[in-house]
Amino acid sequence: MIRAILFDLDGVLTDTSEFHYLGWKRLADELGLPFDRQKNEALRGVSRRESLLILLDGRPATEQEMNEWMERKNRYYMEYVSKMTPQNLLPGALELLKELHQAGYKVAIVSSSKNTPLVLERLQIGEWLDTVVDGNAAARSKPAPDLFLLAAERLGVEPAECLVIEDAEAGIAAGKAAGMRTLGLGPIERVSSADYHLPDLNGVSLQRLRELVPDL
Ligand code: G16
Ligand code: MG
Repeated sequence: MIRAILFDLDGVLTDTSEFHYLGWKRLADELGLPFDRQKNEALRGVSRRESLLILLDGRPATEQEMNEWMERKNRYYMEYVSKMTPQNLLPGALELLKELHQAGYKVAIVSSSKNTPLVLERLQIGEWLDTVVDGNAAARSKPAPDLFLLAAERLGVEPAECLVIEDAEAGIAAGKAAGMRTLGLGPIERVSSADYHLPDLNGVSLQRLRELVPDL
């Protein structure tokens, strides 16, 4: 029986994945590194440091340089986030959060992002959430299961009672490694190993989820 729904943030509830791309693109251009939307696919859902390592693609860098570059990308990213409003919630997201909350499900955000508190402040969805686990909460980020397991523990539910909703393969892998069921959103090639699949949350009601996921 599913008792908790664990939502990824970037790419599931809001469109910040585009802001991450633009931030990395700006840094890559400044450093003369090749980077485009296709390469960006590998950065979805993984941590800031892992993203930089993928971007560098073996190019040597000191710890100090890496820290400076991560901070610089994060400044660019925060410029976009500071302009966000609740209008940046993706279609269907708010309606589904409310419906799940009102139906008595536990609802959590589980994100790799260390900027999660800032993004949630802009989106103003705190009243519909039971807990938030972000990239500040555990040493190992997605695709490790740690963030999802911590969310289940905080909610007082078993992993098998959780449904993970994710837009990235790293997040689906993390949910599966945690022993949870997974719903992938977006192009199938991004979430091919998910148990269930939908294009996005637009028009997705609790009833629609129940048609898709047994025991919900
Ligand atoms: C998000 C994004 C990733 C980003 C990561 C870390 O994860 O999808 O692209 O690299 O957060 O973000 P930050 O630099 O803000 O700590 P999720 O799990 O919300 O999809
Ligand atoms: Mg995501």
